[in-house]
Amino acid sequence: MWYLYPYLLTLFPAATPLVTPSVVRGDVGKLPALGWNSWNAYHCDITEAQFLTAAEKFIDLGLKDAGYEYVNIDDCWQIKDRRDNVTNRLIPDPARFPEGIKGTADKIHALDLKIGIYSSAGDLTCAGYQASINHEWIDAATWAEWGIDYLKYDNCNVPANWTDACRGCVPENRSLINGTCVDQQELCPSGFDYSKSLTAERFRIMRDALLAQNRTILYSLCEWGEAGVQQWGKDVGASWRMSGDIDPRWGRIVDILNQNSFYLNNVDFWGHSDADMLEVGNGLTIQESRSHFALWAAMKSPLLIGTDLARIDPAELEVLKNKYLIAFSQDAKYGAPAKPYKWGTNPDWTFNASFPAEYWSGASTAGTLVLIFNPYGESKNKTAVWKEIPELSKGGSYQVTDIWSGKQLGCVKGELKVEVEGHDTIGLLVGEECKGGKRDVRGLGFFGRW
Ligand SMILES: *[C@@H]1O[C@H](CO)[C@@H](O)[C@H](O)[C@H]1NC(C)=O
Ligand SMILES: *[C@@H]1O[C@H](CO)[C@@H](O)[C@H](O)[C@H]1NC(C)=O
Ligand SMILES: *[C@@H]1O[C@H](CO)[C@@H](O)[C@H](O)[C@H]1NC(C)=O
Ligand SMILES: *[C@@H]1O[C@H](CO)[C@@H](O)[C@H](O)[C@H]1NC(C)=O
Ligand SMILES: *[C@@H]1O[C@H](CO)[C@@H](O)[C@H](O)[C@H]1NC(C)=O
Ligand SMILES: *[C@@H]1O[C@H](CO)[C@@H](O)[C@H](O)[C@H]1NC(C)=O
Ligand SMILES: CC(=O)N[C@H]1CO[C@H](CO)[C@@H](O)[C@@H]1O
Repeated sequence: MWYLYPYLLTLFPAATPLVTPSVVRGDVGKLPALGWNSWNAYHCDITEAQFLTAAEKFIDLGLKDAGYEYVNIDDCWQIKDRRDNVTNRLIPDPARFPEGIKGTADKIHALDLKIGIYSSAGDLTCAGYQASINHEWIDAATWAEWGIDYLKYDNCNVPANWTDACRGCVPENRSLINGTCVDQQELCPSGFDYSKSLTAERFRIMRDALLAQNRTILYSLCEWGEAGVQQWGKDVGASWRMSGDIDPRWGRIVDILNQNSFYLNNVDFWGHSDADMLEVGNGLTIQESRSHFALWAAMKSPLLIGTDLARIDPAELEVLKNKYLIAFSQDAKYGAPAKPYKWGTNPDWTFNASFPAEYWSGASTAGTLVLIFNPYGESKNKTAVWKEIPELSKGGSYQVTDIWSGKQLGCVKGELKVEVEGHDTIGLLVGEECKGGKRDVRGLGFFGRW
């Protein structure tokens, strides 16, 4: 929590008991957030009942036991066109939240879960509701009083005098690789210090307002990857969006995966590149759901479910509860994400929205997580070669577990050949070194195919 220290130390002398960082902030924001958010399931069509259902389902379906804790309200929770004309506060919509956000927060907290809220660093939210620029301090104090635990802070309706003349290229790497900025933002002069941008400043004002409250509020930046956030995001919030919005089309999910694969060196404890909320349950195939969840967990993106949990398919639920992937995401010792070790179809480091990196690995307490992604629509045979994997580069034999079935594949020497269904991802947890072992698993009935 190094980025919080200077503020806490200035605001509160170290001797005051409640204000040591570990007491006030705990470990909040150290690991990727796990939770649920209303947007992908309901957009603006929200009522309190949906949040209470999500919270109850966290418990009934074992998601809370798996580690999910945040129940987050997205846009449209408030009276649209005015603040309270006496207190200047935001007003919860009484039709959607009859007992106010405080009433909903109390019910969520009674289930030992946490609650998130939403606003924008602009005059209005993206759906045109009252937002927080010029009101950061009163809004932060209001949310703290209501018992809010998490803020998603969006980037819509920025006043003209707060709009940057240049916001860089999104995705940032497209300009680096191809030399041309193909997105709408204007390119900044090379060497531009984006921490001095108006965007960075808008997001810092809210950071300071939140830190001044006597309450831990996880701060999630939703600045769409703009204004060189890769340079300053980890000094401002626990996570920052690296792209525009996700949607449930498979192509968009692969596009975001490709973009984020270039930003992973910036990710560690206390700072997470947010690849946006999950679309599992919103029309993806089970293979696509596995790939989406596995790669988002491996990249240490926040994992916010975005579907109606009362109607989720049991196979999709099992994906969201996968204990190997959640353990990797929430590892207390290893903060770095998994990264590509080989692209596959395209040469390494190719920026390509349809054929991104296919071979990934990352270290964890339980061993090396290896993911093998198939971007094609049909099955492919692929091979995990230990010597190609940085964590296993000396080769040899290892105990291997299939993360989807939990099946122990025994001692595997040198490499493992697998058949990966279209759009699917095979996940291997490569553990202890062992003696002997088989060269591959053909003939063992691995995945019931060979
Ligand atoms: C403040 O808002 C209330 C409720 O809408 C309204 O009845 C009242 O007239 C307003 N007062 C002022 C001074 O605008
Ligand atoms: C923009 O204008 C508002 C209202 O006049 C002012 O409070 C704010 O400081 C201005 N922002 C910048 C970046 O100058
Ligand atoms: C690279 O830039 C050229 C224009 O200079 C463009 O035609 C091409 O589509 C770009 N490629 C990618 C992958 O963006
Ligand atoms: C801060 O919050 C704690 C826990 O809710 C409370 O006990 C304490 O009195 C508060 N301190 C101040 C200065 O409000
Ligand atoms: C992406 O990669 C595929 C496979 O190599 C290739 O066919 C396609 O042309 C690439 N797309 C772009 C925009 O370069
Ligand atoms: C994978 O390899 C096995 C064994 O050679 C073969 O039977 C199977 O058809 C292959 N699958 C694909 C998709 O090529
Ligand atoms: C910001 C960022 O991650 N940039 C990466 C863009 O891609 C090159 C490889 O072409 C990497 O070296 C950079 O780190």
